[in-house]
Amino acid sequence: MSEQTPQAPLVGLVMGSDSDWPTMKAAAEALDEFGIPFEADVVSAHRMASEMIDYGKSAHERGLRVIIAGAGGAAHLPGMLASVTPLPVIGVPVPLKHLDGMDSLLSIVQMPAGVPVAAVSVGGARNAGLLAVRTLASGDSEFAAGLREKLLTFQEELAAQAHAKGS
Ligand code: RP5
Repeated sequence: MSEQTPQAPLVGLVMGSDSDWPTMKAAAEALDEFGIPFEADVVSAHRMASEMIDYGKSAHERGLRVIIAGAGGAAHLPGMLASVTPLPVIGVPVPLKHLDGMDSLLSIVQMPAGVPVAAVSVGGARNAGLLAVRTLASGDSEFAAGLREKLLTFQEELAAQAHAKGS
C-alpha cells in the first residue's frame, strides 16, 4: 500500500444473512485486489431493521464512501440503505434456491425515482467490488489517481487474457 492509502474502511460490505457470504465474498476479494479497506457485516433489513437504519444513517459520518449491499429473496436491504444514506449504494441480487434470483434482482433494481441503487447482475458480487473501486477512483486525490492507474492495468490484463483465449 502507498502512503496515501487510507487505513479506515472506505467500503461497507453488508448482507442480509451470513448465508449470503459465499456470493458476497467475491466483492471482498475484488476490494482486496485493489487494496481498498472495507468492513463486512450482516445487517438484515427485516430482522434487524433499526440496526440497519442506524448503519445507513451513520455510514458517511464513519468515513465510508460506498456501500455494497447483497440480499436474496425479498431483497430490501440495498434500497432501504439508499433511502437513508447520501452514499452510493451498489446492490447485489443474491440467488436463492427458488426463482433463480429473479426475485432478488427485481426487488433491488425497481427503485422509485429519487432513491437510486446501482444493481449488478444476479450473483455479480465481483462487479460490485470493482464498481466500488471505480467509484473511489473518480475523486481528485492522489489515492484516486493511483486507483485509476491500477484499473487501467487491470483492464489491460483482461484484454490480454481475452486475446490469449482467442488465439
Ligand atoms: C435474505 O434472506 C438474506 O439476504 C438471504 O439471502 C435470505 C436467506 O436468509 P437466511 O435464511 O440465510 O437467514 O434476507
